Amino acid sequence: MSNRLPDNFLWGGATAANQCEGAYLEGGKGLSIADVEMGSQAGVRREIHDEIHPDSYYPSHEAIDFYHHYKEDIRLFAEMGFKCYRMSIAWTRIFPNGDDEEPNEEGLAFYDRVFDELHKYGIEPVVTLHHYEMPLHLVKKYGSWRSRQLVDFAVRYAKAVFERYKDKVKYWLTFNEINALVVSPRPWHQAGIIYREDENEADVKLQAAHHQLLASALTVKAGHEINPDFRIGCMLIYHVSYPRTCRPEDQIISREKTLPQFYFGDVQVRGYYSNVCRQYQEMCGGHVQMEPGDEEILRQGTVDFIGFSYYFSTAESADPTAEVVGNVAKGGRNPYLQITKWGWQIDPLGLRTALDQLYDRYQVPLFIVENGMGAIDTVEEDGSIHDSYRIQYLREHISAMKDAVLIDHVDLMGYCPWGCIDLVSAGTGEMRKRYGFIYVDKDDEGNGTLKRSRKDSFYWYKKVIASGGEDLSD
Ligand code: BGP
Repeated sequence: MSNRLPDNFLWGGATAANQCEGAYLEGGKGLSIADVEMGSQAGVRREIHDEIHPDSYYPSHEAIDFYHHYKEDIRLFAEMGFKCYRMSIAWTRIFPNGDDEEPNEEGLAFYDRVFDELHKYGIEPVVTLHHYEMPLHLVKKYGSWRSRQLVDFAVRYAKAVFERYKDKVKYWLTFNEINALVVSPRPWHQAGIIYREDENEADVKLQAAHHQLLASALTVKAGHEINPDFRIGCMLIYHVSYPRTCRPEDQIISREKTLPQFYFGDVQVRGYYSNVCRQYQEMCGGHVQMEPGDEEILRQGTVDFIGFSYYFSTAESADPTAEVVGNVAKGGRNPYLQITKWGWQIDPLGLRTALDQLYDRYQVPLFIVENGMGAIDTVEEDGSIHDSYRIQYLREHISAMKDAVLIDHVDLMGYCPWGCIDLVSAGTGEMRKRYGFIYVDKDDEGNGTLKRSRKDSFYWYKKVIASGGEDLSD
């Protein structure tokens, strides 16, 4: 049996605009929800402001300044042999307020330059439309995704970029980690929502989710009309949840933990609210207000593939147990697994299980668009960075991924480890929580030269890609 993944497998890496671009007010860009979020220490909630406080530090404002370094960064991706690069478009570069009538030409032109640069090296862009970024104006004026008007604004944005880039981008993702909206107690990143005391949280989250699901379906439909060759996917946080023991109650609990992800997967892939969705709505105690025609919209806008992030698994028990907490999801501690410095459980085989579960259930192609481990890197005196822990993490996950493809026959389009170049952490706003193959000289207070350098993992991943995943050795 071949130990190599197919030649058309999309090896690459992933980033998001608000975590890497910087230039937060350049080129006509409007303020986004990420631009009013401060940095913080691990485990502490990031403070969110209504507007910019001049004396506070906001990590997104400069981030790693990809806006001005994109040529250099893409050259490094090409050197590693990337076949694709997952990035996001900042909605606020295209429609600075979100409800503008016409798109901002300077913003559109910026992404033209980025896509042209990628194509120069034969790198396929994989573009997320909504990655933890939206116009702050839409939050202030309309209450964010609570309002159905957001659907129209989001579809206008999608159509503008689809028309503009129809010959430059083939692979699209609608909402990053759409299920974060219902899992997170404060879905600011995902949806610009902080629950108010006077509202029923469950109603708000399910209605906001319905609006995003409608926007996603209308986006998929519009995309296919603009270019039938587009491949448009959803994007879920996929979190594997094991029963902690063979006690039957643990199985029931562990299934319940999976409902939020299938809530979205079922609508976006199958095109309707399934039994799982009804069960989840009842568990939350919330209600979805549907309008005539909504069911038809959902049916017509099913996705071509499932993109997902995989970081960790949890072990669920009917008895109270110790918890592990990620940036969005949390769950029970598994005694068989190690955790990262940020407390995320490391489970390579869980990635194989995630692939199996998703493919067995949906039978559509899958795309791993995020995976990785945040770690602190040390720069040696000679400038080298020996990140053997990152190599080990990725080696084990790639090996599990290969087993899912080569043994379990999962249809997998590609693999994009998260933060292929160091960037700002979504959860904490830190820089020291690094994922990259490429080091960026910048610290948590915003100091540093922004100089890029290659870590050991850079050379390792280059070899992995060149061998089609066959050579995972040091
Ligand atoms: C996912 C997000 C990413 C990314 C990643 C790592 O949930 O889609 O934007 O940041 O997690 O998380 P963190 O940055 O909190 O370490």
